[in-house]
Amino acid sequence: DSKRGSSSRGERSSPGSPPPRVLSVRRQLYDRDFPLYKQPVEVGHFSLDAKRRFFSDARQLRYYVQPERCPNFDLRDGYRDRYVKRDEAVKEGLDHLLRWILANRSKLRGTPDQGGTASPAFNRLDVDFVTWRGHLTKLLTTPYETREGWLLAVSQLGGTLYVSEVETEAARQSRESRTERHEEMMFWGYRFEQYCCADKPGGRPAPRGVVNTNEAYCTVVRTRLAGHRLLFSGEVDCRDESPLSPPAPGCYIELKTSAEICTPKQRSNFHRFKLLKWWAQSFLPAVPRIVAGFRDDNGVVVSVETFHTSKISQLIKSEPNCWKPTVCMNFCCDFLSFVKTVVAEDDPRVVYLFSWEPYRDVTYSVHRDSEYSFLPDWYVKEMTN
Ligand code: 0WD
Ligand code: CA
Repeated sequence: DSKRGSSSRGERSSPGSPPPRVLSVRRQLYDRDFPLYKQPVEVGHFSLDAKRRFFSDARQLRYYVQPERCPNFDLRDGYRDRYVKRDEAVKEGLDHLLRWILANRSKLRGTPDQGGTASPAFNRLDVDFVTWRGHLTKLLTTPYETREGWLLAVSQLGGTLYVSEVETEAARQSRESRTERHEEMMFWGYRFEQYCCADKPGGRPAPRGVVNTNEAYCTVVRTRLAGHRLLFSGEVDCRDESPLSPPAPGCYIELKTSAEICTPKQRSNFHRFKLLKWWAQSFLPAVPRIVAGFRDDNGVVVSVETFHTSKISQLIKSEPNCWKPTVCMNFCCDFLSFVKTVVAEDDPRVVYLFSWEPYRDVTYSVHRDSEYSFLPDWYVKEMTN
């Protein structure tokens, strides 16, 4: 039954029984024991330079320089004259990650304890899913999301399921109608990074430099969520350079900005909504620390606080009706099982488009040779010869 992928996929429905058509997002269904989530291991990294060119190395990795507790950083500085913004209309799909996979295929062959099949062909990856970390973050937060839906395209190639986001119509409209204020506030996060990072170990930040959002350093990690072997990549802001810091991903630091908290209502919203997103994003690749710059309405950082990813779920427990990590992880796990039961064809020209809107079930549709196909010919060719 090789066409249907490896037999280790217990979730696969037999040809006789039709797969379920929808997946519920109701929180109660996912409030059970925390699923197995293996310690994520960094298997590689890559960089995108100022022109968005791919390099299979760490040239864009930056080094954390701890700011003062009340640094008074001006995040507005440089928005007009020292900002090069990535073209968001260019949809890159999984391309950079696929490039990394081709350059590092030898690292992705099966070992027995990773649940690899007995004798994988050379060009089969011993993972079930390949995706961006950001797509998994969206899945983790789905049971609590009330505003934005998502579209995830899935294609199967050589037994591996590739998951790539498709911009929703609503997301495209809000992207194209952002206010000038919103555009500027998007810059603030990158400007904060510039105040806290040096390009070289032992270096100093260059707050007079240019912010270029084409530049990125991404880690590639592998892990397992219950029966799902995952390979994903996520952008990493910087690392702790001290010799005492653990190896990657334990040395990585996520940088964030957020509005300063002045009222109990603001604190509650921060716990219920923002910390959920921050936790989900950093928990997935096991990034242990999040350094937050709290800024006022004029974009001045008035305080800096470190959050330990592993302590966030404790921090929010006093909040009534708050989110639960176990609901997030179990939903993600069940969604991946759902994908495995739905995806039947091993053909990069076939896309299973999973769709979700707040207060609805997850549904899907199937598209052959459509605008949704996303695995590039150069990748398919290399993986199938
Ligand atoms: O084209 C697309 N639809 C996407 C491309 C969607 C999501 C990601 N990407 C690519 C980009 O190449 C980017 O370099 O993935 C990379 C980042 O992937 P990720 O780590 O999986 O994404 P996520 O966790 O959502 O975001 C991490 C950081 C963000 O930092 P904050 O602190 O704001 O969460 O990556 C940046 C952003 O700085 N980022 C992006 N950079 C370029 N293009 C994008 C994007 N679309 N989304 C987030
Ligand atoms: Ca960040």
